[in-house]
Amino acid sequence: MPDSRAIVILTGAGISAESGLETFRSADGLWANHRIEDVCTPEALARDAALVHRFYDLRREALATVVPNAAHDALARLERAWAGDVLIVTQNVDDLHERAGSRTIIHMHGELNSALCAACDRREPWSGSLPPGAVCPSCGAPRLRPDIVFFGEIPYQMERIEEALAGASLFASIGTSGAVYPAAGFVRMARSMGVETLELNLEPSAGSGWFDDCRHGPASLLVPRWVDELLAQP
Ligand code: BV8
Repeated sequence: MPDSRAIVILTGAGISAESGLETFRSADGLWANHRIEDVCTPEALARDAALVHRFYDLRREALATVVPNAAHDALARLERAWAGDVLIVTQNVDDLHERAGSRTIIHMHGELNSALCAACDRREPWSGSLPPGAVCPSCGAPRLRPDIVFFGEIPYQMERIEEALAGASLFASIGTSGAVYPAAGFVRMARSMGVETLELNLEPSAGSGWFDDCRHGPASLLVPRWVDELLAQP
């Protein structure tokens, strides 16, 4: 039975764009300057670990130079003030939701500030450069890799996400092109379970047609307004 107040929010690169982090599919985005096959697949890591580690080192460095924007801040405010559960499921690997004060977050595609041991599967908080061959502090193997879900790998905490969707009264998607699965399928999953769906995005996404309501514009304007609207409800 849906919790009458539970909200699940999916975010993508668009919510961090106004903080200065690159998105993926814009004209000058990450995938315009790097082939996915070269930097975001297990085969790429096996073929050219130095290139893959460098790609994520540069993005981890960039993260240290940016701050959350009004959209991240508004979602943290919603979690504090809303009577029911608010879960952020982010495709983003940045830590801007955490730095804005959100606490209930699932990074379904991994995190820049984490290293994963390919030998023992343990994760370590990580800042700075992560070179190929870095030694795992838990098992000692020289097998640390970026804690990133590559294409062809299974996103994290899928069961928990699906349970949260089933129990939600509202599913909101913010700043994502709806190009990558299984995240792009969450709106259909939500609809099939009778959950109300809302899209907040700069422009129509690949999945816009599946949403009950779509609002287009910059997240830093749309998200605070939407949170004010929710919190003004009786
Ligand atoms: C998997 C790593 C099996 C981190 C990423 C059907 C079902 C299942 C799988 C597939 C399927 N079809 C194909 C697949 C395979 C594949 C896939 O989806 N391929 C695509 C290309 C067709 N999926 C996978 O391989 C996934 N794994 O399926 O495993 C499985 C699945 C479930 C259960 C069991 C087994 C793994 C996918 C994860 C890959 N890793 N990234 C990193 O490098 O960052 S994906 C990458 O794309 C990022 O994570 C990113 O978050 C994600 C999505 O991109 P967006 O966030 O949407 O960013 P984008 O630039 O595209 O769009 C930005 C949007 O923001 C735009 O719409 C723009 O208009 C808007 N915007 C811009 N500025 C603003 C704004 N909005 C508001 N305000 C602004 N200011």
